Amino acid sequence: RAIAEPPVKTAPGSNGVATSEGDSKLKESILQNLLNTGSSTHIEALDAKDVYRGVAQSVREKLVAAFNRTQEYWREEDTKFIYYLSAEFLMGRSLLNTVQNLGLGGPYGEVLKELGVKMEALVDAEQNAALGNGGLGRLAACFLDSIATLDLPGWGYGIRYKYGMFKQALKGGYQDELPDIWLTNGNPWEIARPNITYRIGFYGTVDQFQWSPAEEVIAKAYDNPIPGFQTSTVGNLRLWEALPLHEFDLAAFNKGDYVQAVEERRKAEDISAVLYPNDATEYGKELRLKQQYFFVSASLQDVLARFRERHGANWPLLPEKACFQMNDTHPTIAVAELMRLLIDCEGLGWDAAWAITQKCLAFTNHTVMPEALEKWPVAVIGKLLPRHMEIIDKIDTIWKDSLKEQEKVLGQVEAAAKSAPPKPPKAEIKPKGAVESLTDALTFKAGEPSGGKEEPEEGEEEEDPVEAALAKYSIITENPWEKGVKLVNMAYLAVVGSKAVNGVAAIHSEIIKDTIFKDFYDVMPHKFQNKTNGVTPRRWLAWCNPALAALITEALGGDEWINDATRLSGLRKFADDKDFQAKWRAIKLANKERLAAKIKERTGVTLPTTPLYDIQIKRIHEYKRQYLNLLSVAWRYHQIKAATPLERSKFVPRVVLIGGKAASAYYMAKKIIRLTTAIGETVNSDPDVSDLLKVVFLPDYNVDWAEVIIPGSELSQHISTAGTEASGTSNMKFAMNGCLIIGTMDGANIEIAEEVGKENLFVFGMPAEDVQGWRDGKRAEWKDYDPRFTTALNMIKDGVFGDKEYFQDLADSISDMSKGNDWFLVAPDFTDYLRAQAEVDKLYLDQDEWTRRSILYTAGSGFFSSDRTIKQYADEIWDVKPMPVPSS
Ligand code: 6GP
Repeated sequence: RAIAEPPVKTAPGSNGVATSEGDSKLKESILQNLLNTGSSTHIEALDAKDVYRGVAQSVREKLVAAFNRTQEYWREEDTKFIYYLSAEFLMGRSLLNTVQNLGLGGPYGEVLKELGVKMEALVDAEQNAALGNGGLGRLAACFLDSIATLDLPGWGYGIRYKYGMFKQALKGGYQDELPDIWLTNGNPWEIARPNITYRIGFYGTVDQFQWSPAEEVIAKAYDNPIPGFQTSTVGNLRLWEALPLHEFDLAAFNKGDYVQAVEERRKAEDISAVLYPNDATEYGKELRLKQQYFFVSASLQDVLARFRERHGANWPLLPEKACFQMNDTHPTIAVAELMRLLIDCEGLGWDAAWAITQKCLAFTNHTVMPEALEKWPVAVIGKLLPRHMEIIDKIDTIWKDSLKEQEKVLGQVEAAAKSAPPKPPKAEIKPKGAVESLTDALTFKAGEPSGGKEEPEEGEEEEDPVEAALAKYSIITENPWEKGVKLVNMAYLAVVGSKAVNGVAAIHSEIIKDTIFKDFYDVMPHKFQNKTNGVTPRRWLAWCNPALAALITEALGGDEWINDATRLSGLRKFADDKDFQAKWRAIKLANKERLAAKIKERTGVTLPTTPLYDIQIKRIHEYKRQYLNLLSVAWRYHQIKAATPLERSKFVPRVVLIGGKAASAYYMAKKIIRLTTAIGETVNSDPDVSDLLKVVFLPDYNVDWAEVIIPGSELSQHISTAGTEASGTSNMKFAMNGCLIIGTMDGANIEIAEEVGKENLFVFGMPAEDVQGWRDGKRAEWKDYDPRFTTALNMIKDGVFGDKEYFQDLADSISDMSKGNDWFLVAPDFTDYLRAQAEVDKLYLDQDEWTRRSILYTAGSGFFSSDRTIKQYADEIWDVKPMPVPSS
């Protein structure tokens, strides 16, 4: 991964950040920085970590200079900003991306060569900034890259977790979770802001609308400059660290109470200590709500303070200066906090504050998994944030009152009033494994009989018919499974408090209108939008696949595609060109070799590079159906074993790679990991199989791994049950890198099929519109188990891969649909999946056609650049305009 290779504009000064200083000056700066970081200037005496620090410091100087210019300019212009509020930012490593985005790839490459240092070694010396769990967090990181690249005034706001996403190791084939200690060696990409601090309160009482918190902490800012590409714009990610109001209790210390002396510090620091190791299960933890409120309050106070400095109390102007995008439900307490700040701290009346709030906020939903739609008990919010609970209560009341005036609702209310006795609100259908509480989450077994089986008890008291008709619009709802417990539905609060609500792929945005937000869509259709996700073509093609990027640039006659990915469509005309295909294939092979080497280094497994490289990397979840993949692998193994030597010679050799983390409390997901490693142990050591099939679990899947895996893959699997994966974004990265997709018509696969040509994907499975019908009806009498499915499942049950007892309930969970198992429909989709897999094998034998399709994937991936997504957000929701810094 030599950094001189990629097709970037390397001419000094080409983007306003690249320096015009010669190599000698750059070298001097690196050496000086090595000295400043306390290392020797004798390069040969340094290890990669030292050199990394020196080089990073030298890059940082340039980055920070451009950052200051950008921020000062934006402040002077008093332009409108987008603030992206997110509990997660999965940034990955920064060195290579910063050097390349700043256009410094050439100069740094030259100097490092002269110093005899390999960029690759430096890149690997950097810690991953893993402040996110999965798709949602990585999307936020891609968005920041595009916001800066498009010169849009915008900041991300989040938490500076001391420990990010846990590190995953394998212990005897099982997931082992280790803390991610990423800040130990310092972080050269952040700027501490000791002067930017806010007080954040918790608990306490409310008297006459005045909140007196019983506990307070300090939020301290750290800025992380975000370089745009080919621009001098450098954006910002501001992260908050929690600190105590009082450092140290000297009196307690002097009395010998050493624990008490640091108690306040420890309690405060807990708030920004750990990223919740969870992506789809709700943890009913007060600390999580504390985290959410902590970063939201700090961020809003920060924006309001800057506004006040400039515009005093002219609050109606705020929506013209600031838009807050709430990334899923985690920041949605912002609705109540903005109201509180405007009313209690700035003295506005309710209506004025509400008008401003609704114009400033927007909300993105990222999942329809019910267990991830946060619902906080009223009692928990009431205790931690008593004033906010009052505000939410009032928002709910006023909102429902306003509905009574809507004609549509009026009809329902009148009808309800006539029909007595009133019916209780319809219970949600709760899928198996849905999590309702922390206790549930900690014993999360998706295969268990559903809590949803329990019907909510009929209300004994007579309900007001009007209230009953309005219940479905209620932000505060009764927990249908726990009588008397009231919950705040955070997504509903966000929908009511926002000017726009969007899903993240075309199908997903339709689904949310039909399901989770149906009633809200009915009464305010104008709020609902779609913003199909995207990924940055810088990190996910140009920088991670330099050889392919160079070939693309050569073919297209320039590198403009890096910030105008639609130009990739120009590759279509090369799809049938045999010479071009040969070059394309050679690059893929080299990338497979690079991947195989990395796998060897990280797992010790040696892999051949001629087989088809088949990859599934994502969080481990039943809805993503790694299980389906594994069952087909078991079937393949069975076939190879049963074949004669002659028949064996006809098998298309495959390397199956699966990677991803299981939420620490997710029982079934952990079993899926163990099943992968168990199959690998059996298959990889079976001499009958030799190189026909290899199965490897890739431990600790993260951003830097993905940057090597994706370029080296040929087939990628996106096989969720239709209607469950909101979008998926790795499918876009694979497509950009010319990797073919086997997938269901779910999430962004559908739009990828439109752009690339559906005939070029291996599409299979039940369509989303049939899934609910299946679950509700057909499953009860379905008996058509494919005998190949039964064979594969029995192999697991019979202990062919060992650990028989351990896999029992995993196998049971998909065993007998009529008993209500197999919520994600593995069995009914299996036959069609094998058909699609057989097509994959067949096509791989025709390398010309395979390569042709591969080129068409890259050519069709332009739409999935996050630059496109961000332009749409900026135009259709944020109303934020580009503001490039003029060259001086
Ligand atoms: C994920 C969705 O599962 C994935 O389909 C989507 O591509 C990604 O968000 C970005 O939009 N959701 C999450 O990671 C999550 O935590 C609450 O949702």
